[in-house]
Amino acid sequence: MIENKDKKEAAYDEHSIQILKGLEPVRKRPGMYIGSTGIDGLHHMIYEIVDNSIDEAMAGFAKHIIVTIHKDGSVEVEDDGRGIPVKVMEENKKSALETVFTELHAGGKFDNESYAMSGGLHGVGASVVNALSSYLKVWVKRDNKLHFIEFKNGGLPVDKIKILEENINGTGTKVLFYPDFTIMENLPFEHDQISNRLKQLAYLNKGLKITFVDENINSKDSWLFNGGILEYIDFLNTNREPLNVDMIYGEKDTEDTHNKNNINKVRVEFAMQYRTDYGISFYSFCNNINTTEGGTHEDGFKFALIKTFTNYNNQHHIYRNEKEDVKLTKDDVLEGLSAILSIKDSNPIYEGQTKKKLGNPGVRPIVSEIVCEKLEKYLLEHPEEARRIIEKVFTAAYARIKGAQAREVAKRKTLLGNNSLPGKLADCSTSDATISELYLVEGDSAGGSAKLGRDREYQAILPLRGKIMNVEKANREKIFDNEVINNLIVAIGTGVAEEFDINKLRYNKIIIMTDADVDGSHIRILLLTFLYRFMRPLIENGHIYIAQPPLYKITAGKSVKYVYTDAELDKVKLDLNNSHYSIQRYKGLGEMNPEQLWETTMDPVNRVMLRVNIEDAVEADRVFVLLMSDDVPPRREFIQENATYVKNIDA
Ligand code: 0RA
Repeated sequence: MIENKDKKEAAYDEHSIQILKGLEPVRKRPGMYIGSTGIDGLHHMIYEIVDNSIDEAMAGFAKHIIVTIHKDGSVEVEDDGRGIPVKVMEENKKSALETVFTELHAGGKFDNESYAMSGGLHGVGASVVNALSSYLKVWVKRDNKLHFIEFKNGGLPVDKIKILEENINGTGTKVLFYPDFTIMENLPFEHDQISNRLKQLAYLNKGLKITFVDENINSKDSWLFNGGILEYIDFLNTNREPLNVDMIYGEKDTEDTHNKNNINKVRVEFAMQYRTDYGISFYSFCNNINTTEGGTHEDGFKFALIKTFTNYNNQHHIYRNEKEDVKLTKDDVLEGLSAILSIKDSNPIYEGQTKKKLGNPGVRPIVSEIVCEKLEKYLLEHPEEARRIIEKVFTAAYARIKGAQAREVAKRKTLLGNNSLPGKLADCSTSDATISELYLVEGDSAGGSAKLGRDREYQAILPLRGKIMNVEKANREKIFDNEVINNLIVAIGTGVAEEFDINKLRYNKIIIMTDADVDGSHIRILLLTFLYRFMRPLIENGHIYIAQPPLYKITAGKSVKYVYTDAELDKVKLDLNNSHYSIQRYKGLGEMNPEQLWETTMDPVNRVMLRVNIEDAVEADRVFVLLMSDDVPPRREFIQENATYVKNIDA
């Protein structure tokens, strides 16, 4: 491979070959370094470079980061930090700049004073991105000079570091790269995903300005949040009613001395606000990465809430219950809470399947101490808010106890019948949960057609009648007293919340089938909200689908065609041009007979389904809140926004 290259383009001396060898593992196994070669991997390349600039911001130097997607598909990341060091280093006789971009595990470790601990690969990202780029250029402003270096074909230096200009002002670093599409899939960057992440980084790093320019759509957005995570909570709580207007907030810089040989710097920051509704919006981060599986920082936080509220109530006797011994659990103190817990750690240990769980044991007491201290102080200084919050969390505990009792009763009631499954469920004959499907069907009449039209071997039908509860606006006692919800829980089989067990799932696909009108979409959203709050792994593991019934039936002579979108209708009309045809618009599932319903919506050979897929829990959460909100304008927006979380697979 090396022999075939043009020698004028790059000097293939021993030095270059060394670099190629050094970066070879990245090009051989890109997935190991950036997760995937698909769209997520491409985005990851941007984030790796951005992370280095974020480190420079966290160290207190960079104030502004500008990310630009150019029309030609290259990406530029510029910061106004100190500039990557350019001096030649003793160890390898190379400039520090070249070393950062050509040696694995070499990034960010020049400066022991800084945290150097932004997410991803602990600063090794620069060389990884270089290895996966067909070209990468770096400009560094330092010591009143503009320095430049350029790499090609996966990390090969085109030349030594050069000085382009002298007597210049300012400092900073600019990286421009073009992904190598012989390794990466050639896909367009997804504007919204990048934009959401950059905005999130701005929330998590108060005072840092981030600008995102996307030349493809001529857009330029800037975010700067001097309030940081306090403003993040305001954003999460748009259209929600706070229970305590003043937020609870704390921050602390300290050291984790759990491991005597390796003392870590730790910075803790948290903000929280309770709301009058019941949804949970609690997100934890370590080094700007959303730790979706929790870990020691989350444990410390939840423990602090339970302990502080319990102590406060013991002293102030706000909630009393003579009949039950009501003890708070983690679920109780999270109900109706919006909170951000963001820690920065110079040596994080990640655990779990997806490495999204923080393992450092020393972090637990550090977080719980600062949260206990600030929360206790807040309660003492805000007695009215304290009373409302204490009542809220203990009422949640009581409702949880009552809800569990209601579920027990519902279970036993159905067990008394000859079949432990709900009477409305038309189950399938197979007990093989890897092939079975459960259709949740709006209304009894469509339910009837679905029962007649289905393949009863593997398709089960559960007609949904009556109003489905809005679980954002009800406590657990009410939720689990609801018949529709109980039928759903029993049919699916996994149980809910703390009791959820994916091994008990009775169907591989759970398919929501509602009319394509406003009522239908409302029912769909209510169902999705319930599944999201109480059976989230079903969504995360891709078990939830939305059926797409056709909008039109077009008959031309003897041929019949079903059409699923208005755009498709226009196309079919064009195709049929002069021939004679008739169009029937389906107003609801009920208008189709069993055969039509099978053919158009349930037969795996023809059907179109959307798989519900949550890419970013924080954003999904916000979408659900918008959907459920009583305000009409945000509700309109959601239909478009929600589509981001739904991907067409069976088309
Ligand atoms: C270590 C030391 C110094 C700067 C940086 C890292 C640095 C790295 C990156 C990566 C992107 N932007 C960056 N900006 C700065 C400088 C130490 C000094 O000047 O004393």
